[in-house]
Amino acid sequence: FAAGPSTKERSFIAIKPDGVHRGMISNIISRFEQKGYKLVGIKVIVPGMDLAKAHYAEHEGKPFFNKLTSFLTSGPVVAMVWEGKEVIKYGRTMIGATNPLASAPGTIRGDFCVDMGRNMIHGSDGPESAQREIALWFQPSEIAEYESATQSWVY
Ligand code: 3AN
Repeated sequence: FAAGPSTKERSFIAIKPDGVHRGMISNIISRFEQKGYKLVGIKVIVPGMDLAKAHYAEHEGKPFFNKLTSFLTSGPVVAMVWEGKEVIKYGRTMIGATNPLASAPGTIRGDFCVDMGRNMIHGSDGPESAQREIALWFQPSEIAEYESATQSWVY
């Protein structure tokens, strides 16, 4: 079971204000938990503009950048770190495509979202962005190191 990709891989997953307002926190956490991933960091914050701009730095200068950052700062965000084998890539599969109307049913955006600017959830798109985003949103002391109390293959 232990062979292959690291079981310690981490992804930054955030429920955006639309997801919190719509009461989707537990639904989203359930999906990751039931898949078998391990929650190692979580907090609710209303991010400031500096954090929002740093988070979306790759989109700076694009026409939707201001709308994107002002929406993220408009309300509560549930910032999380999830751990487990291929959680970055598979987390994106569970989230669905950037455009919710192109997202398959069964994905979070496919099941619950319509608009591009209200797509409820963010997930890191690669190992470098995961590392960068986790460091941006969390202090190292806010991330819990623990082994599953049951089996090594339960992350
Ligand atoms: P994803 O959230 O699927 O990783 P990114 O990182 O490319 O997508 O974009 C971040 C966010 O920016 C998206 N969730 C979406 O809300 C918004 N966005 C991306 N591309 C566009 C676009 N072409 N028009 C409007 N909003 C966009």
